[in-house]
Amino acid sequence: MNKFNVAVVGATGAVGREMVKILDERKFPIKDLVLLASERSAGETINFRKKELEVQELNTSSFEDIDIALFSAGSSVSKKFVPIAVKNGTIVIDNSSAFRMDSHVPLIVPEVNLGDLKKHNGIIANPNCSTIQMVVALKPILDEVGINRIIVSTYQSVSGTGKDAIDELAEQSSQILNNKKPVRKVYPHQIAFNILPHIDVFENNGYTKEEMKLIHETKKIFGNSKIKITATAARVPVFYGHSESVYLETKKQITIKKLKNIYLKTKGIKLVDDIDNSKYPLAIMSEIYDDVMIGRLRKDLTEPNGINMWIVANNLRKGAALNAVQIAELLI
Ligand code: NAP
Ligand code: 3JM
Repeated sequence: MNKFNVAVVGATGAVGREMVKILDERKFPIKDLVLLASERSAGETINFRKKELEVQELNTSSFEDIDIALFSAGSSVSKKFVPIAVKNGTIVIDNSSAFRMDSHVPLIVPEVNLGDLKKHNGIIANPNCSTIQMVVALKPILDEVGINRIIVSTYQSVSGTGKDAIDELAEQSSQILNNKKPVRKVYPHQIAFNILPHIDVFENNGYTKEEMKLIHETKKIFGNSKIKITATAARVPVFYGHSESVYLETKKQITIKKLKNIYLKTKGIKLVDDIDNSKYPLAIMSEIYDDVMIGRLRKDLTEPNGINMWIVANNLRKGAALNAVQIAELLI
């Protein structure tokens, strides 16, 4: 089997570290793995396949021998370095929002729109974490009965913001429990014991950029600009796992029983829906399962074509690193 030179850009971050782990777990055929980050962490080491690999500072010659680069160092790093990598012949899977809405860049969730992958010109974009889990959960419904409208509210964990936010929740929780004043650095307000209805920056229409990513990316992945979507994104004091409450209106009616049967047969989805035994998807379960978990499935009480559900997934794995590695596997 061919082996590839792979680079992880942002290897020391919350997503990057998960990428390195997943490349190992899934036995990706790697010749050399190059770990790249900023000058801040150059020289640090990360364990990969029983070897300590030294992190290198990202620069314009980082991609000279690289076949595939997985980027997760933020959108400004991607805007600057992805074109350099592509010019070099490297295929890039970009986790940032920098190129997601570019019409020449496929935005891929393998379970949903694998067919778009072949249109790539060197860059493949990985969607936002909240988009990925929602489209995986809704694709079987879209295929079976069509969807007219989606109303989604997210409950997103702090790991979605990165390593500094994980530290901030831990530190603030400890400060508050020890009667100290919580120190705030990453978020505009205290996150411990709180909920912030604010993720990424506000846009002129009153929505946040995170909410608009969910709206635009879902339409692009489903190849359907007509679906009506509205979103509210909130940050909750949870370390790992994003949860979503989704209300949707289908084109044709479908029974919950039929939908459950479809979900039971769908790869990548785990149905966790046994209310008599208090079983439903929990954020902490996403630390164990890679599947997108669905529960609390019920018919809406007011709208015959309305369905409500609760969706949970690991934002660092299926929401980012795992989806990116799955794309890389399909490419090779
Ligand atoms: P993080 O924990 O803060 O890590 C950021 C990483 O980027 C670190 O490795 C950091 O290196 C590196 N970095 C920052 N500035 C850099 C620069 N100028 N040059 C080279 N490397 C630089 O953040 P994260 O949660 O891993 O997220 C990273 C990015 O991935 C996000 O900004 C976002 O664009 C993307 N993301 C995507 C998804 C998704 O696809 N669904 C989900 C979450 C995040 P140092 O250690 O040197 O600082
Ligand atoms: C998730 O400006 C930035 O670099 C924001 C970074 C970021 C993004 C993004 O926009 O790329 C942090 C967390 C995302 C994302 O997945 O959209």
